Amino acid sequence: MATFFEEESHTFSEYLLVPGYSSADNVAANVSLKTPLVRFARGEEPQITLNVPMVSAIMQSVSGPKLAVALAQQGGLSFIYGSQSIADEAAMVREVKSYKAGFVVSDSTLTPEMTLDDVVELLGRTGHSTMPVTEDGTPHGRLCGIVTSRDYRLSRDPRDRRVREFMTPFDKLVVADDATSLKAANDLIWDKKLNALPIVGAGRRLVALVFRKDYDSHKSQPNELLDQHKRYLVGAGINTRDYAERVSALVEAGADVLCIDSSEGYSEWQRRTLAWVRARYGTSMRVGAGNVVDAEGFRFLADSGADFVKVGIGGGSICITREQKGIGRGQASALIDVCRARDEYFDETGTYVPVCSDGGIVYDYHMTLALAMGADFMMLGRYFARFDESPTNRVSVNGQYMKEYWGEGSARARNWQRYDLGGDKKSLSFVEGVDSYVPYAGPLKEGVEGSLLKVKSTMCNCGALDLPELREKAKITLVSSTSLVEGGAHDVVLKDANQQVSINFRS
Ligand code: RVP
Repeated sequence: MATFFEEESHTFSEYLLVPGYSSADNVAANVSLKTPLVRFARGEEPQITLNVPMVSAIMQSVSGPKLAVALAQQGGLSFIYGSQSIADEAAMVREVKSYKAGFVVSDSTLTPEMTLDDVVELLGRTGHSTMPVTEDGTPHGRLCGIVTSRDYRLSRDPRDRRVREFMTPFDKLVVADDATSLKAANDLIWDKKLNALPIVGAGRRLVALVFRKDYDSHKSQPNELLDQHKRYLVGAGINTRDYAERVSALVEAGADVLCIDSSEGYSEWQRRTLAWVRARYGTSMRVGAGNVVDAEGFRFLADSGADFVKVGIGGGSICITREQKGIGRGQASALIDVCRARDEYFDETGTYVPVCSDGGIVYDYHMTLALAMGADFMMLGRYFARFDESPTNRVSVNGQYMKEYWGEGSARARNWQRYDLGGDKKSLSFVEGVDSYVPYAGPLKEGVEGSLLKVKSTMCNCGALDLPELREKAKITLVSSTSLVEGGAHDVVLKDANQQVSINFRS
């Protein structure tokens, strides 16, 4: 006979935290959000610790190099998406590992033969008003000039005017060579009264830009997540098919940690992949696995050597797996069950295998709930897709800026490795994800700081100064559907009908 779970499965919105005693020490500034990323033995330190409990989803529309750098600067970690060629994924990892603070790789695609129309389109898409012009329109092509908003007047200039006619040409630019330090670049910016300084390599190849406006922002990043060579940490997604080639390329590119990216992790294919990585790299390369939604799945992956286990099937904002296949479980119930299994496993074996809650975080308070329920860290897709640094276009929809966000199981991503169980035959014949927009939310730094301030302040309400203390002290209650209504603004007429919407889109 089938196994029946006794209880219904619940999700985050059905729970609330009941405050505990807060002492005078319970202030946000005293709260630490440090958390282990990979397995460790009792009494030992984990090989990798996150400074904030956030990782970005292994998705085309979320985790590119720019987002990886921005998130590592805040203390979290990105997993570069694996649904691309091995060479392209390794190049993205390399880009993060070779990132130099303050040196910005442009996302301009202008050539001298393009028009003012193209400039306007690029400005709308990226929001960046300083645009380098290269011979072939690539970020590292031969530099021909720079366009800024001072070079054209939209009310006067014809839209088909060529970029070469109004850009500041190379011979009028102040540039610096690629051996220039950040300090020297900033001195030059101040001495010559520049807004941006192009850094140029051999053959006039554009390397990066240094901006005056960034001067303050790269001075202090108290939480940044660095390796021993002061480079940002970065993870990468792998699959259960081409791991022999992919893992080697990613290790060589400098990836700090890997994660098997699959919608369903309780499989022989994951065990084989984990065993291969362990046999080849020992503990010098750490690899997470998933996704699972119950204790049995957790134990299987922990026994198979996973360095962390990801929880969640069907709860992602763009995910339609539950509708298509009827598999999954309410995210909160799955998380609670798996975290209990993690603690039992630790008691029995002395090995702690961190748990990642993946998908379904909508409000900032869902983060606090996930952490209180036991998650060591969270993986977020929709949340990060909204920021400037995600690798997708910003578009205007009905007068509001949006960012594109599509699922790995959508027809657009075509990531069939994630949805097939394994083996060498492709069998995906239906989609499990959608293509969508999410409201644009500005720079990642501001968004993450705002969300984590709320998390910290709720932790203070629970009397907790770190995540283990939160887990120990949290009092969590299920709420009825009627009290859910009570939780929002109710029985009043809002002066601005958009207020509620903007609160909803905060996180
Ligand atoms: P969310 O943060 O709710 O947007 O969810 C992101 C998660 O959704 C991912 O980390 C992944 O586990 C899952 N996902 C990604 N693509 C799809 C899909 O197309 N079904 N689901």
